[in-house]
Amino acid sequence: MWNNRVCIAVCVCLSGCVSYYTTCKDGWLPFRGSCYLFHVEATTFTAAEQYCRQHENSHLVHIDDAIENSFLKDRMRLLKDRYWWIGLRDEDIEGVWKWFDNDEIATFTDFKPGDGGPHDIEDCATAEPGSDYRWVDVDCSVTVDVLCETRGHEEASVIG
Ligand SMILES: [Ca+2]
Ligand SMILES: [Ca+2]
Repeated sequence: MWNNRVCIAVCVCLSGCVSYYTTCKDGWLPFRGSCYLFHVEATTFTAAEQYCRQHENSHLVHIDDAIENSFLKDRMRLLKDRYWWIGLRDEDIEGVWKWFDNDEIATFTDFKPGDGGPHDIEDCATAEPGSDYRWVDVDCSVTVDVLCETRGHEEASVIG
């Protein structure tokens, strides 16, 4: 009983007293536990995923939520007028978008209105500059720039 109480106190302190930050290799951008590489080179979806695998064993970006999406869009705006592959495909079932790295069905998406539906020759997704980087479905063999994500190195720092 006493041990349980001690554990609770320690856990509360851990979440309150320690902050975590992410470190990445040179050229990679850290954010919330991940590292991102914006690689400017006109590349097909498959070649883009291969490029990521060869660099830090990363994968095409997997965007989990609005916070990650918004962070990435800020960066895309700075890099101006480029399309970026994201690791999302609907190759198995039309209109059912799955993340390429773990085959999970996407719960958060940011498709431009009219995109992301059942278009059977457009099975890959890119962020589109003309719609402020909302997502559009395109033919996987078109060539756009590459956005890779890998797990960052987490460091803890104790506050106070
Ligand atoms: Ca992610
Ligand atoms: Ca499709």
